[in-house]
Amino acid sequence: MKFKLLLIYVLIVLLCALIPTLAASSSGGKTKEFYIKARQYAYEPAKITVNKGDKVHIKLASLDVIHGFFLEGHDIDALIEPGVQKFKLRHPSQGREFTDVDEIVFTADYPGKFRFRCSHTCGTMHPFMLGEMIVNPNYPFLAGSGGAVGMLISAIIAMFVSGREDKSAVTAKELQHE
Ligand SMILES: [Cu+2]
Repeated sequence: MKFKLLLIYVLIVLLCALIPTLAASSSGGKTKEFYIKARQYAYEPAKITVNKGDKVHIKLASLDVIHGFFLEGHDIDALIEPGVQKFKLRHPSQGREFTDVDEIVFTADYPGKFRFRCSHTCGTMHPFMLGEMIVNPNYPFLAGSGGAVGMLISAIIAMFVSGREDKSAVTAKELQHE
């Protein structure tokens, strides 16, 4: 009986850990939009956070002089002019030419921390104009919470089953006495 209980327990925990994984792979991430303003010598916001698989949209604007926006590990380099709604974008691996765009769009494929920095000399503190994008691996968290839910459900079932066993044991004893 104890082995059977353990088996049920393990099965439920596994099942609950599996459900979010399947859900995450089928949903394919969310759309995350950011509007980053550049000025001497910072980005606002300086930190953006997304989950792996999210589709990231970034709009850029400059509040003073011409700034750049180079995003590490994503082949993205932009040139942001003040007073203009569009900005210029290039993919360094594909050439030096810039194209006018309204936004940068890409999918966050790799979890990790990616820095972005100004790639156009904008003044004395230019080298310190930095920011970062955090890409969280969404799977371990969901699997963890799924497993926790599974453990809770199993614990409740185990309590319920053992409670019944106790009662039947008592009844058997009582019957022996009679
Ligand atoms: Cu700058």
